[in-house]
Amino acid sequence: MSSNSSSATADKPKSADKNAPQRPSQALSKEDCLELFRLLYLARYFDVRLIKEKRRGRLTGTLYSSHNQEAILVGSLFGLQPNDWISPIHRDMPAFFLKDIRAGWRNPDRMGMSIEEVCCQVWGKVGSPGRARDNWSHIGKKSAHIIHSTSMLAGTIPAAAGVVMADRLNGGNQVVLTYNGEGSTAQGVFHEAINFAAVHKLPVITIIENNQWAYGTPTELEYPLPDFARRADGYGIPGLIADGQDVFDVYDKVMQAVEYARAGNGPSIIECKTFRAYGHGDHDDDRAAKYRDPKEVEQGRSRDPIAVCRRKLVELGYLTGAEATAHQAEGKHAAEAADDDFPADVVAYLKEGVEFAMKSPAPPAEEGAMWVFKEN
Ligand SMILES: Cc1ncc(C[n+]2csc(CCOP(=O)(O)OP(=O)(O)O)c2C)c(N)n1
Ligand SMILES: [Mg+2]
Repeated sequence: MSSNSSSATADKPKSADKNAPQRPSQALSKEDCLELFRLLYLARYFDVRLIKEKRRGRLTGTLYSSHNQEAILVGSLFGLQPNDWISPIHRDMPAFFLKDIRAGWRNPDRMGMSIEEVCCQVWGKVGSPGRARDNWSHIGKKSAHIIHSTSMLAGTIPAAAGVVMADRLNGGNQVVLTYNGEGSTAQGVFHEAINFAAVHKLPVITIIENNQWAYGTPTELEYPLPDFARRADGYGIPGLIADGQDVFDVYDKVMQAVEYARAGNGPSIIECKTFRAYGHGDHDDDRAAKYRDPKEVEQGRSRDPIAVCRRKLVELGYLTGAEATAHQAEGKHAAEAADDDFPADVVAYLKEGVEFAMKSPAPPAEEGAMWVFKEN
C-alpha cells in the first residue's frame, strides 16, 4: 500500500474490466452487499428512534447524532474479525452493537454488544455494561473487545496502541480501529499515540470522521490543508481517503489498512469525508442552524449513504423492481421518518432492545459508590 493519499472517488464495487485491480468489496457476495444496505438502515433507525424518544421526553442525556455518517461505521466494521478491537467515540453509538453483527443479529455467541445492552446504557438501566454510571457513549466492554469510550478526544488511541501491543507480545494478530472526529486530530495525544504506533509498527487503524465541523469550528480553522489524511505523512505511514458516504469505499480502504496492519506493516490513517447532519449534540441544534449556512447543510446532506448504496445495488442488479424502492429513509429528518420507511426486521430488532431497556430496573442505589471509593 502506498503512503500517498488515495482518491476519494468511489467506483462500483464490481468492475466490468477483468484486468482492473481487485478491490476488497469486489469479493463481497450479493448477500453481503444486501446486508450492508440493511445495516445502514439499522444504524439510521437507531438514531431516528433515539431522536424521537428524546423529543417525547422519554430519555435524558445528550444525543450525538450519527445521521449521514452511518456508512463509516457499517463499512469499517463489516470486515473485521470478531476478536479485533474497536474504540468508538461519542458519534459512533451504533458501533457498539454493529461490531461483528455480521455473525448474526441474534447470535448469542457473538462478541459485540447486544442491542439490549446498548439500549440499557442509553436508558441508564441495570443491564448496561456501565450500569448507568455515565453518559450514553461512555461505555466499553473488554470481553467484546470494545475499548471504553471517554470524553477526552483522541484519548483512546494510546490505550488502543497498548492493547494491540500486548496482543502482539502474546503472539496475537488482532488489529484495532479507533474512531476520531477530525477535530480531535489537533490533540497532542493524537500525535504522540500515532507516532508511537508507527515506530513500533502496531496494527492501529485510525479512522478520521471528517464531518467538516468540530462543535462550532469549521475545518478551515482546524487544519491548513484540505485533507486530514496528510497528517499521516508526518509519521511515515499510509494516509487513505475514503468517500464516507459510500459504504463500499469505506470497506475497501479499511480492508486495505487491515491487511497491511495484520501483515506486520503497522498503522494507517483513513480519513472518511462526510458531513455532520445536525448540531454537535441535540442541545446544539438551534445554535448550529445559525452558525452553519443552510446551503452548506443542504449540500452536505445531499449524498445520503443509504441512497448511495441503493444506487449501487440497483446498478449491480441486486435490487430490482419494487424491492429497490420498498423503503425510503434517505433524505428524511428524524421527525419525518416513519417506521415503514425502514425494513420490518430493523424496526423489530430495535423495538426489542428498547422494550427490554424500558422494562429493566435502574441499578440499586447502593451501587452508587462502588468502584469509586475504596473501603477503609
Ligand atoms: C480534549 C478535549 N477537548 C475538548 C473537548 C470538548 N469537545 C467535545 S466534542 C468536541 C468537538 C469534536 O469535534 P470532532 O472531533 O470533529 O468530532 P465530531 O463531534 O464532529 O464528530 C469538543 C471540542 C473534549 N471532549 N476533549
Ligand atoms: Mg467533526
